[in-house]
Amino acid sequence: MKEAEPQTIRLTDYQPPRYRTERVDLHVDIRDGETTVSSTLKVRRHGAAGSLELNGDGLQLDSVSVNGVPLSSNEYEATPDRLVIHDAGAEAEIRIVNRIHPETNTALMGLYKSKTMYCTQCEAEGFRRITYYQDRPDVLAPFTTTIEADVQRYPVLLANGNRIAEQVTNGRRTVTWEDPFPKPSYLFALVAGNLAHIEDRFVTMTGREVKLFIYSEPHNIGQCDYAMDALKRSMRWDEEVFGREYDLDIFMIVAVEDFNMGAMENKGLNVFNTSCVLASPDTATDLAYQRVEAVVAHEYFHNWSGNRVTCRDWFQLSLKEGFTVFRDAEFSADMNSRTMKRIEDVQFLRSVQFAEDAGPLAHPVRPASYIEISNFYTVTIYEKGAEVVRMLQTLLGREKFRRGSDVYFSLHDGMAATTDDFLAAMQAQTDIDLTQFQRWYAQAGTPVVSVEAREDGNELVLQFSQSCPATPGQPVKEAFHIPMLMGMLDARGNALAWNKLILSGDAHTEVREGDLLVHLDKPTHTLRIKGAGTGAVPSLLRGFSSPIRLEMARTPATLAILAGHDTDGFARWDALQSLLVGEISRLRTAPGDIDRVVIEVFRTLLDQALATTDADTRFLLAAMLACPDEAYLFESIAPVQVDAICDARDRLIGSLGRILHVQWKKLYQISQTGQPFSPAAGAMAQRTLANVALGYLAASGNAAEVEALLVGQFESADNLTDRRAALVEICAAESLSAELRASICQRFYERFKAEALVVDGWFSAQAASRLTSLEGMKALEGHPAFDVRNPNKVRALYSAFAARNFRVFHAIDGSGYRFIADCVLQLNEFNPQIASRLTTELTRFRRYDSVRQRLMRAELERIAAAANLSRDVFEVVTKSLADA
Ligand code: HT7
Ligand code: ZN
Repeated sequence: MKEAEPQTIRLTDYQPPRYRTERVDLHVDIRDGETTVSSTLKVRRHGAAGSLELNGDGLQLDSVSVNGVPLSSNEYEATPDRLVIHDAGAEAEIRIVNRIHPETNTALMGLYKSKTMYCTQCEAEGFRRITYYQDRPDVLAPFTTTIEADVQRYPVLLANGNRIAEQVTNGRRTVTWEDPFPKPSYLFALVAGNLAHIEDRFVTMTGREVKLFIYSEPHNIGQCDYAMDALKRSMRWDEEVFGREYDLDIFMIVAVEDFNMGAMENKGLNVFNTSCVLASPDTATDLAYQRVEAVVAHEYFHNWSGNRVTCRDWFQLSLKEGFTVFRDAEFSADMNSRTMKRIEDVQFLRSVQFAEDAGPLAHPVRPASYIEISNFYTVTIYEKGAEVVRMLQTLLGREKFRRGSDVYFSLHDGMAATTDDFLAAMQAQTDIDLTQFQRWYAQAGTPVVSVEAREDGNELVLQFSQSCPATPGQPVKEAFHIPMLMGMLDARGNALAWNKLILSGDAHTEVREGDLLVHLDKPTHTLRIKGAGTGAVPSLLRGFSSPIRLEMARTPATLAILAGHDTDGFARWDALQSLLVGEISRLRTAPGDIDRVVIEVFRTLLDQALATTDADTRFLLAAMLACPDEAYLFESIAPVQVDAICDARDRLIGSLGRILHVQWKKLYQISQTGQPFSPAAGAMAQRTLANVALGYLAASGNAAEVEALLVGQFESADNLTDRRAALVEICAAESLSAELRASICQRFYERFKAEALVVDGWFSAQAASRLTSLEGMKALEGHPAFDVRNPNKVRALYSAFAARNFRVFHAIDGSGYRFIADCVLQLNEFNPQIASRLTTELTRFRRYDSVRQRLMRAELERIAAAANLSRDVFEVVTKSLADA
């Protein structure tokens, strides 16, 4: 908790550590109510003489000795948050004994108790809550960890590395683990519990056998098989695509219920939120299956991009996170539908990261300063960071990019690196000068590329100009190097080949896998295209080749050509998005019918959906037929008039539902195969399409029809995807009686109350429904299954409400804002990270009308004025208000 004004940490202040740590030996003695940690550190000085400074956080020191001699009080200085040894000499063995209290650790950082088990979370600065240490990522050491605990209650004792010894004496089990790979303290982990497990094996590319384990509380172990399958596929994929082989003899995953984020890549011992491990047809939606697959892969891939090569300091966080998100996205694309994966990622980036980049907390992919590093696990570091890596792949081409990755891993193996090191490895593979490209790491904000097209005789002339809005601390931006991939269609939508067209102008261009790569690296560029014919249509930003906002005046008819005919699936979807955003924007103020062009595009797409059985095409059509969500509309239509945008969106869905009712019904029916559940892509695509149809039918049928449809699907579903889709529609269906909605909710709860994750989905379906009022939220908050100490429950109820129940959260009397601010203040007392994340929607106040702005600001000011504000919450609220 904050005492003095929190300090700002700056990249420019980076200094290497004075002491290296050559070995760490830990002994962790777990007893009820108190755990004793004994740590032996071998350190060696490699800078000028001076003190050895160790971080702590809330620790109780018992003793400290150097080379076997206890220190007297004038030889060191100790507080719960710091231990300074004034002179440890050129090399020393330091022994520290301290005590901690995991049972009362509600922040879920360091060693804490989740249900019946002990577990750790050390990234970014949790290790200092376990023992005094140089808790920074550029101090790497091999660790040996011995855990001691009651054999009956904690028979399973795990830590990083390979198990080297085990014994039981006087009812206490002691297990020793040795991790030979030097690692920073943030990758340390231990787990103690009465756990069940499944096991498997993997033979690596050089023939070594690796034992694989997944641990969970016994009642969840039946839901771990899909994660194990995903793990084996990830291991093989990383060998085949990136040439990366696993190194230890054992790889373990442990599923825990109370966890602040999705999962953690601790060396050899990944700790996972149960939401990212457990999957079974009855308890996980298709989205949950995909998330399990992606997160298992992500954490596994960190073994190289993060663990073997780690970050020099936390400003380099995107070095491991951006690269690893890129790697997991490529894996998911290879496992499922590449186009669909790209569409999902771009949807998320545009609605969440673009909002961050446009708000008061905008920061570069490599930030220059922070107060609390936990606040910087952001969509900018992760998702925009991944886009930056993707742009490098686009610029270099796949082959050279892979070579760059190999060079990066081999040059920096066992070391702590920077984003500059990564770029240097890539630069060594290409003649393209990447100097200007570095600005993607240093400048915040989403660049805008405006394109003007005109016909000049027999040439199509494209005028590109780029700009980037000011962000906090960065009023003026230099031009970015923007890779723009494009295609050309003739006036009827036929693809044109670039080698048949004649190009001129001042932009550097090259043809890549059939697309034109245009290097936009100056404020303006002109591209002249001869030979495309009158009315030719450029297809811009194919595959979303750079994370920019594209601005171009295009008629509905032009967008319809792209949506209907472009050979690039992403570009088809994107064109339709633009058409629908334009239409919703128009409907906000225009009474009357929806545009015929929109209806005809939908009619054609529905016909295509009815005719195809191909999984990729079905995924694409499902994505195209789904209306843009409110979060994206709020990002695209300025100023945000909450009710007008929501009304216009509802009107569009209702009209399309009514006008094309027969086709929606057919689509719904043919998607009901009667086949048993399968998580394979084909079956998922079919369910996705059916549930898109369900949404339109629910919005447009008469009351009896809607009831029969939704209750029918709710009752007959053999999987959670279909059952939950019905539940979501039921929760939001005004045509159903309140009694019916309540009774279905109750039945759902009764059936699944033993499954915590399904209950989370039940909370969020209700919290996100416009029919759930503030009173409804308070009733849910008082429900016996709600637990404010469990981050998954907080996200399911409060975050779902703030991020998706637009009409109630944004109620014009400010009651929704007050409710969330109260929750933030409550959470601030025991879990600052979760509290800080819950402020996100309030910090976006500048995009709303003046009344809402004032109300949201008032709540942020109320939070800012609270006593005992954590560093986490302090940073986000003060930065949001400062920029107003
Ligand atoms: N690298 C992991 C980060 C993480 C984390 C950070 C702060 C607080 C709790 C946390 N749990 C996990 C997750 C990842 O990106 O793989
Ligand atoms: Zn990660």
